[in-house]
Amino acid sequence: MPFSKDFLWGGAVAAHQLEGGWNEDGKGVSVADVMTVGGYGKPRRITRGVVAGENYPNHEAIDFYHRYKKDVKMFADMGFKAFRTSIAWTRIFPNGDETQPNEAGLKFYDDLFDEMLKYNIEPVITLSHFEMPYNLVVKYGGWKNRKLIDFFVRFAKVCFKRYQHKVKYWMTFNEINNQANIENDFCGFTNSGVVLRKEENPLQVLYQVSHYELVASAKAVKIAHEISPDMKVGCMLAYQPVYPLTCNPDDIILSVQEMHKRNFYGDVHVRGHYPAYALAQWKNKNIQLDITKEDLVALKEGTVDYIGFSYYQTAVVTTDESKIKTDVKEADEKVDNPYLKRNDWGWQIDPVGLRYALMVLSERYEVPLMIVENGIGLHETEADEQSDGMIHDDGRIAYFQAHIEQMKKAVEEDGVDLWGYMPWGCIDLVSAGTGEMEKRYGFIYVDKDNQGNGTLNRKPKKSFYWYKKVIATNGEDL
Ligand code: P53
Repeated sequence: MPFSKDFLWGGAVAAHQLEGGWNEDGKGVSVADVMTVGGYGKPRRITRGVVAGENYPNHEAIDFYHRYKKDVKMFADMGFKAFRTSIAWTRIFPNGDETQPNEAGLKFYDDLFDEMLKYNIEPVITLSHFEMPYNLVVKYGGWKNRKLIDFFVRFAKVCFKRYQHKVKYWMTFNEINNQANIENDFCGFTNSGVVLRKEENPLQVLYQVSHYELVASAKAVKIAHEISPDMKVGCMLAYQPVYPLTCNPDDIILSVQEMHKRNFYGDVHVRGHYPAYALAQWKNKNIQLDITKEDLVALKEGTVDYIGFSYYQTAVVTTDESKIKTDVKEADEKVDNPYLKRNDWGWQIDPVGLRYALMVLSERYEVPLMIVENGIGLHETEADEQSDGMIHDDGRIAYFQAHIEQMKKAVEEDGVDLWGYMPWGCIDLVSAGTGEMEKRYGFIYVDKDNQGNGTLNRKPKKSFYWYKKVIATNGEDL
């Protein structure tokens, strides 16, 4: 049996993608609240504040804020041992720069965690998952401003203190490395509230905001350990391995350089100092950063306890220009892997890549790992229901079977220390990238479409019963 009896089988979501209640009980406006609905190839727009008449899918999302008790019960029915969600920063500090937290917001998460613990579901909590207070963007320029470190640390400290007896597993910033994709405005905005001015150098801004976040994260880790040594604090990386298309040595070097962009964050979070390739790049590109001696000490003192990561797909790079698609915007869609297929949103499906990710992360860092997102977005409607009243999402089941198979190999044959597996969007929710409801990941169907119509009723899909069996047999029966 590859998995220990306390392996954390569960599911994952993020506050802004399912809660709704965007302006209830004192909640402030977050960056997610000013993003419109988009679609595949149609970016979400970022508006100046909340504008009347726009469709903001996160405002209501799937109304988890009012329905969480029934939803948590369904997770318990599936046998979840863990549930990953995030705390909306704006429920606790509506504007981000207050000195006192909002009690109504704190109370909501107390109730939610109690509900989970009632069923022995372990909360796995991200502090900032694409949802910083919009006020911090308008007033301070987001993470371009050093003041954000103190605002975040205050928020983190309040959460650690308040929930120390309920939450053992924490992560600081969701997919902190997503913003390395500087070609896409969405990434800088959702990660760090960055709106680039024309005269700004995108790389300079990227590394400055990343530095402030890495320092803030390290300070939070240290504080958590002081409050309670039982709390484990991890980082959270979007881990998308980049393969060389061929064994041409130039392709190999290019793939390693591409991986630097992704590894940069984990390297600092885990090792507590900047890697040599980053220092060289800053020097060569004349990037000057505000980094103090105290910051460097903080980075050293606040290394993470584990790595949480998302895994969806792999990408390919090559120096052979004839193989690079020029009409495609997304970097990870420019070169096709001839061995793999893509889903309707162009995401390349690669189960073996999950084993590869586990091997590489485990060898590079030698810390425990937790898969806190994995899954496939599919188009499904109630019209797909079979006579048994269920959507037969066989494509999703096949995706998970193949991925869990590889995860087993990584644990059994490669000796990877893996704490848990939490598939993304265990209940249908709003897509982060496109804002669609119809990019569905769930074991549970939610009746709502991209325009916001629907009853919001919940219904198990076929995969619900399949995953329940997987958990009940601790991954033996796939
Ligand atoms: P969606 C890519 C693009 C945007 C967000 O994504 C992403 C990724 C994957 O690396 O991040 C995570 O909803 C994220 C979740 C998100 C999930 O992937 O665009 O942590 O918030 O929903 C899936 O299909």
